[in-house]
Amino acid sequence: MAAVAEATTGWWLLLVLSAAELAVAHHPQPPNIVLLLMDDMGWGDLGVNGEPSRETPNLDRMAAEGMLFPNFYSANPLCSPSRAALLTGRLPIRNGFYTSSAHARNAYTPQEIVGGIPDSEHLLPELLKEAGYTSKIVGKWHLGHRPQFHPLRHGFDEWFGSPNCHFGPYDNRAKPNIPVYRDWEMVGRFYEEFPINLKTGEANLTQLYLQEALDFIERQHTRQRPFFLYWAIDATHAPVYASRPFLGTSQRGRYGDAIREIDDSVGKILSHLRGLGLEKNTLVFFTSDNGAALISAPEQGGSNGPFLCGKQTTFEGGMREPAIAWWPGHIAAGQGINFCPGQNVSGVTTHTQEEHTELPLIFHLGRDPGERFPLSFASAEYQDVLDRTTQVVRQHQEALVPGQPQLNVCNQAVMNWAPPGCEKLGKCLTPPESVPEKCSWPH
Ligand SMILES: [Ca+2]
Repeated sequence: MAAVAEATTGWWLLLVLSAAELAVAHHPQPPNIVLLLMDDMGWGDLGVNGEPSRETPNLDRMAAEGMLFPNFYSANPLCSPSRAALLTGRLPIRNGFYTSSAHARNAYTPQEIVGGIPDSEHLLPELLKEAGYTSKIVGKWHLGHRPQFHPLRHGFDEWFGSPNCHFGPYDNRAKPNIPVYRDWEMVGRFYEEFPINLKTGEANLTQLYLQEALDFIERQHTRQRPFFLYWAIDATHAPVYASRPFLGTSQRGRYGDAIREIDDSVGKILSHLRGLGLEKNTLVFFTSDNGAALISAPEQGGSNGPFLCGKQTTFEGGMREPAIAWWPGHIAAGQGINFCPGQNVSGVTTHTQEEHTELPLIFHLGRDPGERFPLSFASAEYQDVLDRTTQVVRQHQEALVPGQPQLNVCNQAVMNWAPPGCEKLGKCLTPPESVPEKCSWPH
């Protein structure tokens, strides 16, 4: 897996700053940066990482068009310290997002917290501002809610979202409902002006956040200014939610509904960039702040794939994140897709297709059903099996009459738009214009 990099959030910050600096040096306009940060989404929630429902077609396509990082780590298995590390490029122990009175992994910023991001920390949007960027945070901040910690005091130019998790509803007496801000001022509260129905899981917040992202991108495009969009949405954090069109559409329950809406939104953001002609000058990075909260799964929590435990633990399930980089023309497509997550065998499960016709890998499935130890090429056993196999292959090739290939041409019009009987149910759809095209198999 040579194309797969070991990576951390510190690496991410370095990449972004290097890209911006290089671009400033060699191009009239530095690249835009879109950071799509999920909340409590697990490594195993993406189809490309093996989630069997395959309900993330847009993210899977993003990975196929860009680079997947199977070994990407957050700096902490909990929201606040992970986000502080992401935006500062510094470990929580350095940027102050830890506690010395309990396990650091359990410290975050609830409404009761006094502290927040110190002025002494240099956040990514502050550095980008010096390079001429306009920055917007959409969604959850979580680096402190008191006035001195406001994101517009720490480099961001715009904000639509909340300072804390969408817990609630509260009674506004013992505890206030969490405010939702537009820039400097609150414009409502969760469970009031921004409803979340805990019984049905319905909320339109992801749609609001999506629209904010699309509008911001379009405005900056019109201004011809480089931008940084930090899209920190939280639909996959319990209590999970989705808007009505997505509720009940997943095989995975309510959590899956949230995933599907997010996946759809990511697809719309990438399409928007393409539509504006910005895709070759925009680095998009997708990841999550910490692993899936198994304590809430399956209805309110996700999957960490083959990895142990999840959020609030420092095992792999808590800190290894899904991660994809997308930048057409700059990041080659299809890099780093790992078809054997957690099961890599050196020299066997390689990413690149290799020629093994003359010297095939041979396993003894009786002794080694897991295919971990290919027989040594130099062994007598290998030579004996190879001789017998070669003879069978030769017989097969001599007798072979190839059929007409059926999988070369694709056409949107032939899909199940109007299967037999659809008229009776009123479920017939009008197919698009017939456009035969060569099928692509990105992964
Ligand atoms: Ca989180």
